[in-house]
Amino acid sequence: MNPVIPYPALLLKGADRSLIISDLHIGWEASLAEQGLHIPSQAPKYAERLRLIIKETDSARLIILGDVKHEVARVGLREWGDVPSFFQELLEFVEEIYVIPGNHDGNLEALIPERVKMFPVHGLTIDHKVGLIHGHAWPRPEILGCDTIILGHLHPMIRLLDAAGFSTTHQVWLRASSDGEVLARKLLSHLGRKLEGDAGDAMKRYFNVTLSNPHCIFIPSFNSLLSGQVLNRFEGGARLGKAYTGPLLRSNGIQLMDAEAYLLDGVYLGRLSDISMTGKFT
Ligand SMILES: [Mn+2]
Repeated sequence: MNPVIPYPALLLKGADRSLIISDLHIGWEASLAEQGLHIPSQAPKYAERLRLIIKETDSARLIILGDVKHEVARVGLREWGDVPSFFQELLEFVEEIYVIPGNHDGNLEALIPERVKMFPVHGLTIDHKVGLIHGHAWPRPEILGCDTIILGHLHPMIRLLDAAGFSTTHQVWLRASSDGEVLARKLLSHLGRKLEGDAGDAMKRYFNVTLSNPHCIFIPSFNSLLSGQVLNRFEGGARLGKAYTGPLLRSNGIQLMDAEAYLLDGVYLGRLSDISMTGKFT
């Protein structure tokens, strides 16, 4: 499993080479019109970028980890046209497309061609090793038995500020460790399962899942114009917008502040908790 530098895309090697991306937010540009910004849809540009990446990585499958479109519950006027033509274009150069819906994907079924496979919001696992989920909903229990969980939803960014007050904001990859026991406890209680003894035994008994302490990888959004969450907003630690975290992060079972942050070009920045806006990057 490797990030495809310098793109916000991950290549999952194996029998079927899958390219994983997240958070396209098709329709975002249209929503900016209210602020006086009139930008044409960037969807054709993203399709072209994906064509190049898929060719370069020889991927047989594209997996989109949610937030294909931008309007949360309804389908925006431009989305009716932009989303179907985006998928039609992709299907010309990739054999299979999987979509795991995000919180912005209300009514997405109406817009995607039949050949695109939609999965439940609870995500899916590949070879029992990699769990895939957008991040706004609880995962299916099997995901807690994986070595790695790949998530979107956060749109992670860091902001660097220099002594003159100039700043830059960069999209980042995050790699965090987790405590499977904590995650499983919260999941079991969410599912209304009685917990006697440790959560690992209960996961085995109820779901035949061998609990793991998965590494969690948060993918930067594929839409490069999109806004994101600056995770080093305050010195000494970040503060997440509550609505934009999801149950896994809210369970406190993922050590997000200790996550390793990488720029899209692969440069390692350090751990999130060590990157302050006015710290070592000034
Ligand atoms: Mn999103």
